Amino acid sequence: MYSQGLIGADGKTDEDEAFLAAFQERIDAEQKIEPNDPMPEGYRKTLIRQISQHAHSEIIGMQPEGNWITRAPSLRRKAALLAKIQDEGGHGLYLYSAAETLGVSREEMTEQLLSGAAKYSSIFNYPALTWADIGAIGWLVDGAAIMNQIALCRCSYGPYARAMIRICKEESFHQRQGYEILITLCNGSDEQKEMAQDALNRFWWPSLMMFGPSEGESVHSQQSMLWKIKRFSNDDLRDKFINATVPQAEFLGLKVPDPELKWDEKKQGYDHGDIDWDEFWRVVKGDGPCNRERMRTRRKVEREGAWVREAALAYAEKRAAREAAARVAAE
Ligand code: BYC
Repeated sequence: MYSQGLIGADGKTDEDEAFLAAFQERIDAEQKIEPNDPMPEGYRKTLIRQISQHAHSEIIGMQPEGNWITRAPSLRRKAALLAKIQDEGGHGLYLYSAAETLGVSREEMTEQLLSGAAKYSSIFNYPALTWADIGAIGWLVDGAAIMNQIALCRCSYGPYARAMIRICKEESFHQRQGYEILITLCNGSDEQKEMAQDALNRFWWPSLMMFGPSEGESVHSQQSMLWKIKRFSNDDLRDKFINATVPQAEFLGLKVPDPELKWDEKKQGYDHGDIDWDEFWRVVKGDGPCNRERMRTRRKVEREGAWVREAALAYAEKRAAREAAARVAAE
């Protein structure tokens, strides 16, 4: 990507420096970067890492909810849950397509997921034990996802930003369906309300962890913010999420499981207790409650779906050959 010129102490040539400065100017002027535009290798790699991990999260994220399709309490709930999970599969596909515009293939990304080289969101390594967990996933997990993703609609890379606009619209339907499940449970019997409280107790802290490590530990944030891939720090988005979500918990009559949570009048936001970062890193590194099960299921699905991919490819090749022959015959 860089051209040759005088090499400085940092290993970059004058022309490299000029290229990086011109690229940064485009970013600062809020111009969208498109697939065929020249871009620094680090920018391309950061996007491939983030977009592919985002896609993997959507695909793995179908599993905890998928386990509840056959146990949804009514036909209406089942139809809404099915539609939500199907949307998540769709989000994974838009995101894989956005990453492919950066020169990585779908097969490579899948391989990275299956080998454990690529991450997916920590949250999906927690089990969905009760029906209230399906409500909590919609309310908290999709709520956290929206808070993070609204900012990504303004990402400097065009295909990612555009994919996020549609994804965010669908995520807000998901968040509503989750919250509505919890409204129903919280207005139901004592046992149902207890079930909702238990789901909040188990999903609150893992949802806060979704935003990623705090300032000093977030290795990519500074550069990603300079390149306007990320618009806010992990901590800022986490705070915004807490401020938006605590009143929603109060409306449900549920208690957020953080004894240190308190409103700070001066900053017009909540202070919260410490996040258990040891737990976060344990889960990210593969030792959460469901990591092994999630990967086992994903590998099985990949194996069992191989014949479908082969058949689709064979059909596409045959059709392309037939169309090419018809074009030749018509000439
Ligand atoms: N889980 O330097 P940092 C959904 C990793 S799906 C696992 O701050 P960055 C939904 C991070 O990757 C929601 N790993 O990184 C689907 C990095 O490791 P690598 C998914 C995490 O990228 C179904 C290291 O920690 N959303 O909505 O600047 C049902 C250092 O972190 C996590 C997205 O993916 C984590 N929570 O910031 C319902 C949004 N956090 O890569 C809902 C797009 C951090 O160097 N992604 N790590 O090996 C992002 O916005 C950013 O990638 C993050 C992290 C904020 C997540």
